[in-house]
Amino acid sequence: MALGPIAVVENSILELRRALEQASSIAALTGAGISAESGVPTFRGPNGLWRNYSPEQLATPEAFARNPRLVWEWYDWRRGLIRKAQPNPGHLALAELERRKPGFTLVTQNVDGLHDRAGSRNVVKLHGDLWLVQCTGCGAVERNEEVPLQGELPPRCRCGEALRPAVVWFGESLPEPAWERALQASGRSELFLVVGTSSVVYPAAGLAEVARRAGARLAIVNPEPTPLDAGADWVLRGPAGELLPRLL
Ligand code: BV8
Ligand code: ZN
Repeated sequence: MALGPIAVVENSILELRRALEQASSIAALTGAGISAESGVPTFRGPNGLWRNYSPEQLATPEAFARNPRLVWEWYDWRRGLIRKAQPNPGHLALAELERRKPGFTLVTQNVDGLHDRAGSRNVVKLHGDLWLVQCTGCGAVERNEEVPLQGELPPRCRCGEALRPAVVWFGESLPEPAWERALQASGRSELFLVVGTSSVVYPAAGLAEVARRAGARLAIVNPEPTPLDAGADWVLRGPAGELLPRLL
């Protein structure tokens, strides 16, 4: 008997919940979608544009070199949104999963810090952290949580050089330690959750393949289809804030 969409999701949730209970090493890769229900716009979603610029146009070293003030205005706007945002039940569910499963590793592409605020302890940040700034001159990295940023943009380091957001831009390589940890966790996982990401940005999106090649089963949580769905063992078609809590 053909199952309707709701029944399929119910079955998958039941099955996946059981698989999660039995698995000891689990990894999750999250993207902007897990913060959508906190009111933080995704990159490629309907409201992903800011002043008609796409993230690919602003999140690059070239854009920063050409117009550091514009790039900082975009980050200042995002920092303001994120400051007002609260972690949602999706973030909280992954923090709970970490408490229940010592072998769980959370890998995120997000720079918003909402996983940390939700109580996740060891978050592998592949693309950096919006609340850290780095000096383009002396390389010093420091925490800067000022919202909105006061004074001239770009903000300046004590050494006089311009500060940049300590995030990974397009064309820049990922921080080695974070990438190593993400590879390890994916390569030893029995279960790999891909939550709230369009899986178009590499090398992050390649982690699912690393997990599958190591024998992991793959679960996707996303209201929209993604390129990884075809190879997944479970596809939960819905919002993370609703579905993740039901997996615990
Ligand atoms: C690298 C940090 C090379 C900053 C980001 C040409 C030139 C140069 C590079 C390339 C090129 N072609 C390809 C590349 C590689 C490039 C790349 O992959 N480009 C893509 C666009 C094709 N990658 C890179 O450049 C990376 N570096 O390759 O370096 C190298 C190698 C060695 C040595 C030197 C150099 C660096 C990539 C990192 C870029 N930085 N962000 C910032 O945030 O400001 S990327 C940006 O995209 C964010 O990090 C974001 O996390 C990431 C992925 O996007 P998503 O998170 O998936 O968000 P998106 O909006 O796309 O999707 C949201 C999803 O959520 C959707 O599926 C939606 O359905 C779903 N959703 C919505 N609501 C919900 C939901 N899901 C669940 N619940 C909901 N409620
Ligand atoms: Zn400096």
